[in-house]
Amino acid sequence: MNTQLTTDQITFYQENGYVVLENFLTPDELARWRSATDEAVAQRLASVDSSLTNQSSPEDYYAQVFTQCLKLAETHSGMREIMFDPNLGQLAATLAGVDGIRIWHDQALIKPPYGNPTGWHLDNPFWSFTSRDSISLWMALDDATESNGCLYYVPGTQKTETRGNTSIDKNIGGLFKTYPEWREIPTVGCPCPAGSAVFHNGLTAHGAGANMTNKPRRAMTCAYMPDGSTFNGTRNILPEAYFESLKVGDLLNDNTINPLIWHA
Ligand SMILES: O=C(O)CCC(=O)C(=O)O
Ligand SMILES: [Fe+2]
Repeated sequence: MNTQLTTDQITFYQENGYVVLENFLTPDELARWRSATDEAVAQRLASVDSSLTNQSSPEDYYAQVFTQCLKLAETHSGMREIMFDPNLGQLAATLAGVDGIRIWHDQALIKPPYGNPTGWHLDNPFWSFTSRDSISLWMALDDATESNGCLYYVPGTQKTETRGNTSIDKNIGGLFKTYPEWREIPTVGCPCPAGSAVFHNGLTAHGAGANMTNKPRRAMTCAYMPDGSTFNGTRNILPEAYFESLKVGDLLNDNTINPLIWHA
């Protein structure tokens, strides 16, 4: 894993709200990420509890955007080892400019052959904490291309986001009704080879194209919460009993739910 960041990469991330680190994993590491993801996803889809997948009605439009499997580190030990790596935490924290980082949730996002596009959206407004410094890792497990659904960004929007927005519209441009001023900014596609790591701020507008190919576009992702973040009243993926125990403003510092993977 090439976790050495250049000053230019950090500056690019802070200006644009995303950065692509090409060929981040070695071939052996990529093989390990792929097999852990494939196995953990297969186990999850076969399990009776479908609350952490979006595949209860597989023919629905959103089920055909991607197969989404959340919190695989909780059920797969190989995935836990991958996700709890402090080097990944340090990298995310360095880009985000924070001194400690917790896992919000990991998730596999497998865009199926002929899969629907991922509508433009923001991530952080969906979550149970509000931060200008949340960050996600999106690891390409297949070459991500403009044909199979690579990511696209509206650069710099993490700085001008002020109105939230918690929908992913079926019309992929729905976000721009809330942020008409962002229509002026050219979008940037991020094709990258398998084993590349893409990071984005949870307030950077992003989406992905349709998969026009006959092969899946696999990605393994992890959303991170800066240490010290507090509860904002939204449940999102918090377990019910924990959610019921929280008051707005409480620190989200339970290490079983949001593991602290790195601190300065
Ligand atoms: O993989 C995709 O299509 C979308 C990814 C995304 O929205 C994310 O990682 O936050
Ligand atoms: Fe997203």
